[in-house]
This record gives sequence, C-alpha cells and structure tokens, in this order.
Amino acid sequence: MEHEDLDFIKKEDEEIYKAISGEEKRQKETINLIPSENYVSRAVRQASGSVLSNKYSEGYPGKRYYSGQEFTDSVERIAIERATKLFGCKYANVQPLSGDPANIATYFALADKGDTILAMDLSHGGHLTHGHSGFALSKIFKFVHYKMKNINTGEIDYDKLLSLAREHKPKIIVAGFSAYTRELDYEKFVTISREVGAYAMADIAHIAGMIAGDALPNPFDAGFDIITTTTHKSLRGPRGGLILIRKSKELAEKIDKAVFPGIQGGPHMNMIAAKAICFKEALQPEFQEYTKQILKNAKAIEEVLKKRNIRMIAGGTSNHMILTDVHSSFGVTGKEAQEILESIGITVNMNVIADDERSAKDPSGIRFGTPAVTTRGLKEKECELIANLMLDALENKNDENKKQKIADEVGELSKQFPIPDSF
Ligand code: DSN
Repeated sequence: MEHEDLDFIKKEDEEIYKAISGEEKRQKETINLIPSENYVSRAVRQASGSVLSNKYSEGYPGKRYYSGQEFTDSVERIAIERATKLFGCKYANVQPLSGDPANIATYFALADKGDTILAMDLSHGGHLTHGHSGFALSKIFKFVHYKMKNINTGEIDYDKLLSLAREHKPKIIVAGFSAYTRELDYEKFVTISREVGAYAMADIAHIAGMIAGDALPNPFDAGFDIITTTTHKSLRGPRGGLILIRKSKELAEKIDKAVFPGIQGGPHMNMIAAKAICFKEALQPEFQEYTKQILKNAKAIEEVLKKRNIRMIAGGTSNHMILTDVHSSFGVTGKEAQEILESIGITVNMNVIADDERSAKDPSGIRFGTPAVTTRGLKEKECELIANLMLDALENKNDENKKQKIADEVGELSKQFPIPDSF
C-alpha cells in the first residue's frame, strides 16, 4: 500500500492526520485475521474519497429529486449492471449504506409489523440483525431461531427448522451468519421456504467474495429469492451494502422503495462508485484464484489447529471462517486471547461460541479468517506459520521473552508481504 497522499489533511488537521497515518502504519505492520476485514485497492480508496461525496442523489437513475445527475446516474447504472453480472441475478440495489440497512430494508420490503422472521440463533452464528434482543426491529418483527444440531460438525438442525417454519409460518427464512464456519444446505432452505410460503433470503456478508469468485455455491442457483451482503469483507470492496434480487421485478420494486424512501435518504454516490470498481475487480479471473486461495489458507490454519488439538466450533471450516474455543483450549477468555494476539501483532476478534456460558463482552471464543492475509499474498506455508505462532503465544501467555520473539517473527512476515494497491 503506497503511502497515502495526506498532505492536505496534514495542513488542515494535524490530529486527524496523525490518526490516519498511525492506522496506515498499524495495518502495514500487523497480520490481520479478522474475517470481516480486508484491504481495498487504491482505485476503490480513491473513488471513496472522490468528488461524488459532494452530491445528493435521492431516488434512482433517471428518477432523482435533484438536478445535476448525469454522472451519478452513470455510476449507479454501471454498479447495478456489474453486481447483477457478478452474482447471476436480474436486479440489484446498490444503495444500502452497509449490511445492517440492507437487511433492515429487506425485512421491511418483505414483511409487515408483527410478522415472523426465522433466522439463525445468534450464539450459533447468526448476526445481530437476525434478531438480537437489542436489534431495533425485534420490536417490530417476531424473530424465531434455528440452531446447529451438532456443535462438533456444524450440521444445522433442518428438522427443527422445518417444524419451526410450519409452526410459526414466517414471512422470511434467513440463511446466513456472521460466525458459522460450514456451508448451508441452500436447497433445503428453499424447499422449506416454498412449503410454508416464506421468502428465502440469504445473508452472504462473510462469503460474498467466495460466491462471486465461484469458490462457494451461489444461493440463487438453489432458487433463493433475495440475497443481502456487505461489500467490504471477502468481496474486497468499500464499506457498504448490497441487495440482490434473483428475478422478480415486483420484489425488486419493493426493495427499491424500502431502501429509499423507506430507510435511507441520499445514497453515498462516492461509495457506489467504489462498489462498482470492486465489482469490476471481482469479475476478473484473478479474483477466482484469490477466493480459492482464501479457502486453501483457511484449511492450512485448520490443519494446524487440528494437529494441536484446539477445539474448533463445528470441527473446522468450509467457508474460511474459524471459531475456536480458547477458554477450554488455553484457559483464557476470548477477550484475553484477543489482547495476547494483538500484543504479538495479530488481530482477531473475540466471539461467542455456541451456547456460550460467558457473555458477549468476554466470551469463550475467538473468530478468525483469511481474506485479508490472502490479499497480501500469503499462502498455505505462511498461514501454517501464523497459526503456530498464534498458538505458541497463547500457550506462553505469561512468557514475555517468548512473546517478544513471536512478535518479531510476525513483524518480519508483515514486512515480507506488503499490502498491494491493485490485484
Ligand atoms: N461486524 C461484522 C462482523 O465482523 O461480522 C458484522 O456486522
């Protein structure tokens, strides 16, 4: 990553200049295993900071409320065209500001107040927007949750999912997660949805890149009606959200209304331009290679964890995310493990594990994944090394000398694999 030209910020605002420069240095000097993070191209960064930030564009291409939309219309049309090509569907809404608004708009488009939404239990991998008690829409919709049947293999309890669907007659069944490490049986979700008259919605935020790159199956191939995602995780785009509609024009119109004027005002056209660039990058053959390597790298880490008898929820990974029970494996909490690993230059995030007896603020697990390190060019060999270094640090948590040696090795590795500006 070339040093950003921050001269103007430096002149205008020394404090923020220092913070951005510090973050740039931190990113360069550490190894990032947070599964929801990645490094975007310089082109994506430039579009995010472009003059498009100055423009209000409420509405949709050709149907805006303010004048001066010649170029914003072109940006949004290109983004839509590329998104639909990338994911093999007919319609896309590229305006959601992030994953949460993408899900919120979809719920409002497809369900009415008091309706039921069936989604994955939070401690079994679901996301806050899948019905956490603190999620604002939990006051509007009734969320019911399915779980894994077997925590050691990750198998979903599809019988229970079916009986919950028959009992509660949900308007939407959500197949998606933020901390689940296996593949879902999309055909089963669609069959159950059809039987009870629910929309089949996939929240692919964590695996959007893997699907775009053909490293994992596409829920649309199984007949899902709608997909929501963020654009900044494995898809390697700017911070943002995206809603994709397989084929129904009626559904696409409902989604458009639910996004604007439903829950958002002016779209962030600078970010839509950055999304368009990300979709172009993801349509290149190199992106397929990239996403396959993400999986290979995750499997290399999984192998080390298996060899060293570390407890992984669902027994391992099929989608690049790994969730380990550090409390039972090392006698440290997720928060402690996160801090130990940060001290040696590796960032991960603490996470609840299935039916965690500890709280979300200091859970039993840590979650990690490989999109970011794969962008930096690390392969299986280096991922094995990182896995061993992480486990060594956790095993030697009280040995400062040992941890310093590990930190030096991590620093060396970061230097060897600079963050690229293009792919
Ligand atoms: N915070 C994101 C993640 O890391 O999974 C999801 O919202």
